[in-house]
Amino acid sequence: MVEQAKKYDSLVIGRIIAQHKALYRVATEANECMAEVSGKFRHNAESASQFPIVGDFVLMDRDNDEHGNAIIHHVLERKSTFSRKMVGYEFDSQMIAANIDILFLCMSLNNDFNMRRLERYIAVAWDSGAIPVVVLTKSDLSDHLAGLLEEVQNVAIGLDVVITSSKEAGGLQSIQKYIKSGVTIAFVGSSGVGKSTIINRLLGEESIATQTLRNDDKGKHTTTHRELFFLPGGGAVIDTPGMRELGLDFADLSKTFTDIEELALHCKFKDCTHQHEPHCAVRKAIEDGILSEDRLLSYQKLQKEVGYKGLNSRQIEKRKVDEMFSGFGGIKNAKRYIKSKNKDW
Ligand SMILES: Nc1nc2c(ncn2[C@@H]2O[C@H](COP(=O)(O)OP(=O)(O)O)[C@@H](O)[C@H]2O)c(=O)[nH]1
Ligand SMILES: [Mg+2]
Ligand SMILES: [Zn+2]
Repeated sequence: MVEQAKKYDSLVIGRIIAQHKALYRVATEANECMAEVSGKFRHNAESASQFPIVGDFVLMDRDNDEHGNAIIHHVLERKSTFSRKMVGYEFDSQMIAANIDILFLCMSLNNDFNMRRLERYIAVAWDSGAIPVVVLTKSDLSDHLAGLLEEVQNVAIGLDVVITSSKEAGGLQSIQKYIKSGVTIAFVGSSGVGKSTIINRLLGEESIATQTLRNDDKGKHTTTHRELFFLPGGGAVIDTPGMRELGLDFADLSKTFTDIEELALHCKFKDCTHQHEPHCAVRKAIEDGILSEDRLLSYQKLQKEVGYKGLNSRQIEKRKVDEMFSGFGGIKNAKRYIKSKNKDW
């Protein structure tokens, strides 16, 4: 970050902690202020994804808004981005947050418990560049923890799975080890699973409104925007509003479904669809009770949704770039964009 910022000695570095339409709240070393992007920035931007989002490091002309909003001139290169597909737009994705180290995929152990949704979150999370951790919430409301945990572990291959309760003493111990200075953690998951409650507990204060409605995961949203909080002992967390629909945009299904992809290596036919083919290792695993039919269906559904079926990793990469820039001039602009991204700050 410092390297990137060096070229602009007169500018100050800040981090976007909240966004209100075109206005940003930015934390700087000593201050917090409102800021907006410069006219030049707006003019040069080639897509919505280049505008600052929560978690971004930016360079501004000053660190206060005493004489009007500070002006953002640059967004420093992101080390990770978490985005979701926008409903109704084929190729446009909505950036959720940037520069996240760890994604807490939150799911409650009571009403919200849903393996297929978890698979979806894991697939998107793997593609973000951040490390996903499954955080099971409200353990105090579940009386068959062991069974549920095992179910989750079967789906969350290679991921840490932790259990929390905000209602019990010591109920957040399992997540403490992830919280470190310099580490940013974003909380994602359906509305009502207890994300804001955990963050409040970590902050040691009631900074965010939580839901006071029935405990059925169906209360109204109270977190209406993303916001980054710096924790008293170091580290930062990002609260996000609930996402009922997480459209798949770029997802890494290989990492999410390694079990199925490994089994598929043993199918007789390379292009086996695991439906009616003879000597299908995947179907055999289902018959033997090693793999659930639901998980295979989920895998196939997500593959279809992402549209990567049958593509190798290079083709997928190309497709991502094409899709990303399809809205404004295709591959030519993509190359220009990539060049400008590699610019030595
Ligand atoms: N029993 C129980 N209730 C919880 C727990 N965590 C949160 N809640 C309740 O669940 C509701 C939703 O919590 P909230 O933090 O607003 O969820 P968010 O939408 O994910 O931010 C509130 O009524 C909380 O009091 C928990 O660990 N156990
Ligand atoms: Mg909330
Ligand atoms: Zn097969």
